[in-house]
Amino acid sequence: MDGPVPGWLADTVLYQLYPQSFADGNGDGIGDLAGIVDHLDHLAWLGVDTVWITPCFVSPFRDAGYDVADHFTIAPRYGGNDDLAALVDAARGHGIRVLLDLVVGHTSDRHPWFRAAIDDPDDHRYIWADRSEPPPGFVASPGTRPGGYLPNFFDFQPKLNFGYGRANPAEPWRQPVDAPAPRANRAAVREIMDFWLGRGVAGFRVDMASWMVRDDPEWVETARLWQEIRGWLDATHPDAVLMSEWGDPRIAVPAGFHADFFLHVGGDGNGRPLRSLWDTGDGVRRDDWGRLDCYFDPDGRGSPAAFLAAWREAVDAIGDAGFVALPTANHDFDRLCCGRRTAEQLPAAFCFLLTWPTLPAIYYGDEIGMRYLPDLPDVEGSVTVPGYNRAGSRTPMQWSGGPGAGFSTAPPNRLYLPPDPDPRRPTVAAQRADPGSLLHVVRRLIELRRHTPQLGARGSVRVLHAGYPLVYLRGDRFLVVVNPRRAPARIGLPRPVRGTPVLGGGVRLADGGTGAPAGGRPASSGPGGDAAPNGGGPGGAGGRPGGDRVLADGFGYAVLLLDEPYPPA
Ligand code: TEU
Ligand code: CA
Repeated sequence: MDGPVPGWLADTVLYQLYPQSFADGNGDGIGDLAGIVDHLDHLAWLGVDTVWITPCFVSPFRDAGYDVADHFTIAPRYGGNDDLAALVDAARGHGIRVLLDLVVGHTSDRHPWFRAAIDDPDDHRYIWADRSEPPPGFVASPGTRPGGYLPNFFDFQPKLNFGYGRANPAEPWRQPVDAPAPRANRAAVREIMDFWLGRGVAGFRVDMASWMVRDDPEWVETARLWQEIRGWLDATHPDAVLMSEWGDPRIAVPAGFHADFFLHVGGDGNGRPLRSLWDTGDGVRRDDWGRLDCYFDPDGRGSPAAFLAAWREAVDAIGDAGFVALPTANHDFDRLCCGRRTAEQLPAAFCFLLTWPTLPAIYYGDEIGMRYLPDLPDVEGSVTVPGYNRAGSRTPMQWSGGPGAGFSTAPPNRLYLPPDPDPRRPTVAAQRADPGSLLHVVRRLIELRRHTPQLGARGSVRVLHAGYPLVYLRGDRFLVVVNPRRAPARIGLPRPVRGTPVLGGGVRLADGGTGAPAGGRPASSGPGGDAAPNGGGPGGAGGRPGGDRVLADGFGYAVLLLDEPYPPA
């Protein structure tokens, strides 16, 4: 049904950037496209090769640009359409593809379509209840038209009409998906995509992709919609990709996407697969989340089991049709460095991210361990409900020291959001100069992944221990060990193995018989240091380090290349 997945996608390392906060080229305090161009060398040096830019189109910015008022024009604060073309070109020169954000479930209430619809009862681009009292969930009409419209997210984001999965005579606004207005909106989606693909972008991250058709049990009609668009895409732009904000890859990929993100929300568990890895509970909170101990928790109270089960279920449903994308964070959720999870834990987290068979997506700044900043003001709709402030993950990229953090030359009070005030905040400049920094660890991991197909999204994986530490085999020769807790951890293997660390710190193979200590001391060489080449036990005497025990210091992580293929299960 759907065409083949473009070959480049399997090997890619994604980087999400929030254009407001990445780099300010003209000194007005807000990031822009020219600023991104200026920093492509950083991205190329890091090794990422696909950049997703959150919406950069004309907008009143009441939801940070997710309220689009003109899908065909770059917002003046970011530059013009020519600047986007220049960015795409310059990025290509650095071996980097650019994905834009496709926000077509709704528009801004300032969009000309909506301005027309509020006075025209025959206009069905949006979903209107044309009755004096708008029904629950609808927003009162701001125009001469009676009744009200259905919002998609905030009230100022009227939902575009893609029809309903089920009719109901009492609710005449439930049009079938193939009524003229829903069909016109589908055509508009293709037109927007075609416009930007024609300007060289490599595809789209699709906002609220599961919310297109309303009252759509099992997403049957929503899937038909995306499959239709995917069919068109495959025929016209076979090298382009569609990645969904759905949060349930097991449904989203069969529905027509090349990849879907595990998110903090979505799916049966309401974001549980991702939150069971990362959610410390110290950043944004939602009432419907409940309590959860995440695996990447310094006190080691979590388990990777929920993630592993959901990932397995997703890849079984997807097969070769696409991928699960695994983000470090995003503009809606906490950064990796948040609350109790501190910088020393991040190398282990990145080791997992970059050696697990998913598409890794690095949220800008996470590569240096920028932290989620609590208690910021509500900027451009960053607060969705009280207690849920996304601004903490949207602060300026910390390029260097100084009041503007190298992000902008504007006076501090003109910056989009304040940079982290901590004098010890991480910066790109400082970490580039320090080969032991997180930034260098991330770079080495990306490089290793790039040169090692066994570690990529398509390679096989076999989990040998799903706890502390997490131990898994990629291909039959790469043993990955991740211990995200502060306390050391050890496991026994069914038989001794020998191997050489290719990357990491604080992990050893040792012989069980000697009872070589598991640790109790900090990771031997700190984040970014090399794994101890030898467990110190007799397993290494006279030959390669080895043994039937895996010993991991607190926060230890390593990728080991085994001398011999690991025996099949
Ligand atoms: O997000 C939709 C969404 O459901 C969430 O990620 C939401 O922001 C979070 O749960 C807070 O309650 C997408 C965009 O990623 C987000 O930034 C936009 O605000 C939203 O759509 C509307 O376009
Ligand atoms: Ca600017």
